[in-house]
Amino acid sequence: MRTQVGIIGAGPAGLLLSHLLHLEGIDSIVIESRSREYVETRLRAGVLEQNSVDLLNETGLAERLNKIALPHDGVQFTFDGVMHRIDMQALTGRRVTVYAQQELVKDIIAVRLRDGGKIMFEAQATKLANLEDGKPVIHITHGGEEKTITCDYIAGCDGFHGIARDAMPASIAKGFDRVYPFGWLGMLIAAKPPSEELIYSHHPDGFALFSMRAPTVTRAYLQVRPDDDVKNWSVDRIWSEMRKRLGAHENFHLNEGEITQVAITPMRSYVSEPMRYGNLFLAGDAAHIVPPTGAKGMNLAIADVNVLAHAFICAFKHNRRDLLESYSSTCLKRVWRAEHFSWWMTTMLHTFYDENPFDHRRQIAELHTVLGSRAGQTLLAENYAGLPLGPWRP
Ligand code: FAS
Ligand code: PHB
Repeated sequence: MRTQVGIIGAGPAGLLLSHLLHLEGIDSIVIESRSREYVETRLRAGVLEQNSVDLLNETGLAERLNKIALPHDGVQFTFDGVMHRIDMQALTGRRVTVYAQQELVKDIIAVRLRDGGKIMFEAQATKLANLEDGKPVIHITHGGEEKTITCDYIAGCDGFHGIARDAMPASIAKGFDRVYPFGWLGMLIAAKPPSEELIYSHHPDGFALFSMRAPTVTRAYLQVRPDDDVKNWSVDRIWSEMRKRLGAHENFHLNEGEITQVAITPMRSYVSEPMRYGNLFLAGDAAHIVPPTGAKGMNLAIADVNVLAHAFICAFKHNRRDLLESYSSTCLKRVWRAEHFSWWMTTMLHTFYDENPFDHRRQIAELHTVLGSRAGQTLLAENYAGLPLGPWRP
């Protein structure tokens, strides 16, 4: 097979890139090892930055989003039994939107297939070749057969556990890593969330997050020890911990309902530099991981392909190579800002099991500093709502 851009991975990064290239008449093939049904039902992120929604609207991908997504002007924080609201809209003129990642994936797949896009599901990329010069080749296993895709460029959008990052020579790729001493016990609850906006809770017994997927569906997370097991969490224990960590508030109540999809996610920060090697370009989780506290994962993937699409379009249509050359450094500026914000939110809001009492008091003081001042709230709001994106095409 032959195409202009071979894209590995049908997550938000790979699918959006394929769509943006299509809008400018550039051909691509998306290779995805899982089934369509799997990627369209996999529970992941849920918060879109303003700029992500703007890009989806600008490129014709927001029809269903505009009907069912939940825009939020504000976000809530509670610590020491007091609720604090940050009005992002008032402070920055920007907001966030709650829309499940799998719904976005479903939307982009539908539009790609409507437009004749090529997505090969249950096709595993096994090896990459010719990355330095000439036409790079993706070796895949599909339908029990070995096949190859020759292209001009490869976009490695295959997530943290994909093959693309490992195709970079060890002498070139450098990893920056931090693993956090806790994880998140995530779950879906068939009940109205305690607030119409997200609630981030700092509590001595551990962090909690009350998010949602619909006005009647809560998406909640509890901080747990990194080696904990779902089996240790009975329904009663989950309810008592959530009630305790939310605290008693006049306007916010925990509504009970059936709990489903309980899973523990480890927490880490990771960046691989550079994000390009020859004709291989990494985007999204293939190049960087953030702890979900800052809700940046999916948005960084979207921001990367916004830059990558611009670079490919200028290369194919205007024979410009400058944006290909600067792709990695351009993305890494935003990636490290998001890494810092996600680390900051994580260290400010979680309880470190080995902390000494000084750290606890300092955390409370930091929460007062940030949430108690307009400057602090604005800094958090600007980063949470997301920094503006550049153009995705010339
Ligand atoms: P993705 O991982 O979404 O997509 C990569 C795709 O490549 C996958 O479909 C995979 O099957 C495919 N692939 C891998 N290897 C392949 C191969 N060799 N051949 C072919 N295909 C291959 N972010 C938040 O903000 N909030 C959250 O609550 C949150 N929860 C998360 C929970 C989990 C378990 C994980 C892993 C991530 C979570 N994230 C969350 C972060 C998440 O949203 C990611 O940032 C986002 O999925 C990144 O998108 P992509 O880079 O497109 O990678
Ligand atoms: C979610 O809704 O899944 C979500 C929201 C905010 C986060 C992380 C996850 O910081």
